[in-house]
Amino acid sequence: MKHVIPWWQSKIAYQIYPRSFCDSNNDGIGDIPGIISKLDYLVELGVGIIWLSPVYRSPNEDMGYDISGYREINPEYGTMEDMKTLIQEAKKRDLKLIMDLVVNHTSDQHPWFVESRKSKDNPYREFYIWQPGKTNPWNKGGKPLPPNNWSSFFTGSAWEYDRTSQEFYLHLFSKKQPDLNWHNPQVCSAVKDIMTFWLDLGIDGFRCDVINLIYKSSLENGKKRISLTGQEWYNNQEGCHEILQELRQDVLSHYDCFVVGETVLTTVNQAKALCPPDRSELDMVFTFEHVECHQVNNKWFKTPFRPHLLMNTLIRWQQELDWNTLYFENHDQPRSTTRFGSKKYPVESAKMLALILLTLRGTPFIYQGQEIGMTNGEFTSISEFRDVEAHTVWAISRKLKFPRWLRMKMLQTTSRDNARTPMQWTDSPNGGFSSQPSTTPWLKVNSNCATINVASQKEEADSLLNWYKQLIQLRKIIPQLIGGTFTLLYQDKHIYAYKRSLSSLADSGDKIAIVVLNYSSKTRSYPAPLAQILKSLDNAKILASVYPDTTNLPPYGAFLLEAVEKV
Ligand code: TEU
Ligand code: CA
Repeated sequence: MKHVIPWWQSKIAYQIYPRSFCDSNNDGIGDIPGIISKLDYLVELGVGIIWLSPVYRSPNEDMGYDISGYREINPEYGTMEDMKTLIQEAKKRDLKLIMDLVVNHTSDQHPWFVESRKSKDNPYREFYIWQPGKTNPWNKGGKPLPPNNWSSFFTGSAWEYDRTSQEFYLHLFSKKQPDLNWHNPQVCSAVKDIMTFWLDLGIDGFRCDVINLIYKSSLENGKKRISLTGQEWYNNQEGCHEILQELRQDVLSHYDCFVVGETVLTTVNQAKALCPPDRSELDMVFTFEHVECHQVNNKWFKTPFRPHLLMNTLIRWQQELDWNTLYFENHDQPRSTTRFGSKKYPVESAKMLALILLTLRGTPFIYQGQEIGMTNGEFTSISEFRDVEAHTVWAISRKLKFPRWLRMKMLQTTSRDNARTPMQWTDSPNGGFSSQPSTTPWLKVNSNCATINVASQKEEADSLLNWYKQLIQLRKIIPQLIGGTFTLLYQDKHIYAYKRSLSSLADSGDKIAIVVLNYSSKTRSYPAPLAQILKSLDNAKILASVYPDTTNLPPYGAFLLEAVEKV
């Protein structure tokens, strides 16, 4: 029997960060009508699923990841009518659309929290995690100390004192993002209603923000004083699995939809547990190991990038997990061209990365601008950053007396604003992001929009954009690239080769796809064992190659070939 591959495995996804995608009305902020105007661009690129970062009502403390109205659209982005039009226009073009579901926390402006903080006996009190503080032994009668030693992802304590009710509330992210209390069944049923509301409007699933953190199994002190103290009490707890099962059973299983969880701090085995083959929980997860494995000491002080650590991690996840997301970028990570690519060979290295992304086993996610090789932002002053995290890190490192140049360097390499600069459509001063060239966008546009932009790359036959298009088309016509198994054929510190194969019934052998790449800035010849493997292939045909000549492997040289494996 032929195994039918579900759409969420066969299609390629594209993440839109609405604030920075396309500004249709010249207020400097991307919007939903802007997205609608670019749907044909996405069809042309060849992607099949859109993941839309939050467009809900939000005071934008964390750019939409702090929601104050789950069934409302942020007026900066448009209206509910615009959103319905987007859903319909996407459907017309056979584009699936998934939305962010942010339910670890809400905004402190959400009506639930506004109520919750009014008094200890308010009906919404139990929607959040409130705790009395601890008496300060050095200052009895003074401000109490936080209930435990947990730290926030944005640095500092995870607890905020509320004067009115004289208790602390928990916030794993900013203090304007209070954590919901998933021990309360009312929270779960409220979330089910929100999910149902959007699925009934016609969306095709969710990207669930930090979903592995929602269930706090205890509020004890964190034992390990690691950078995220307390994580052993909220990372991937049994209670989280139970909630995910309930959401699947009561809501998701009634729709043809898929859910991808964003899961920080998650190991391969935890990822397996979150995505069981019976689809009783999530369908896939965004894990962080491959984007963090080279941050050896601390995420704020990065050691120089070492490609083999990235490759080793990718390979291990390929070997251990049957199916997962594939990504190099999103709205939280620095740009991959700057981070994983080469300054000297920007286009070649970006093409090599694209080839890896689109030929591994899993569902590839392309982040807006990645397809043209957008780079990190060009920020030189703290006032240019918009991200709450950048400002908290700045403030804390200033308190710790880090010199200004070091603080700036930290933000320049790690800030999430690096990936949030406006999309570069044309060479106009604001990159064609706003329809009027005189409009100043909400976040500084990269000056390299003069050369790195969609309009010019459309014209250039061997541009990165056209390379993406070519690979996306190949992935549609070569079944091994979607359903095939992954096998590592060769690996040293610089050169990698892997194959994707599907067993066929023909006696003539299996059709396979092979990828060979040189992740280094030196020209290299084929190592003997790899040369041997390549020689043994029948009918080898190169389908895509960064360089036209493949007699050796030039810097970031990479190619995809199809062949028949002799039996
Ligand atoms: O991110 C979760 C997350 O932990 C990281 O990606 C985070 O940006 C980083 O570790 C901070 O140091 C998700 C969203 O993608 C992010 O934009 C939100 O800010 C965060 O959750 C809170 O909703
Ligand atoms: Ca706008």
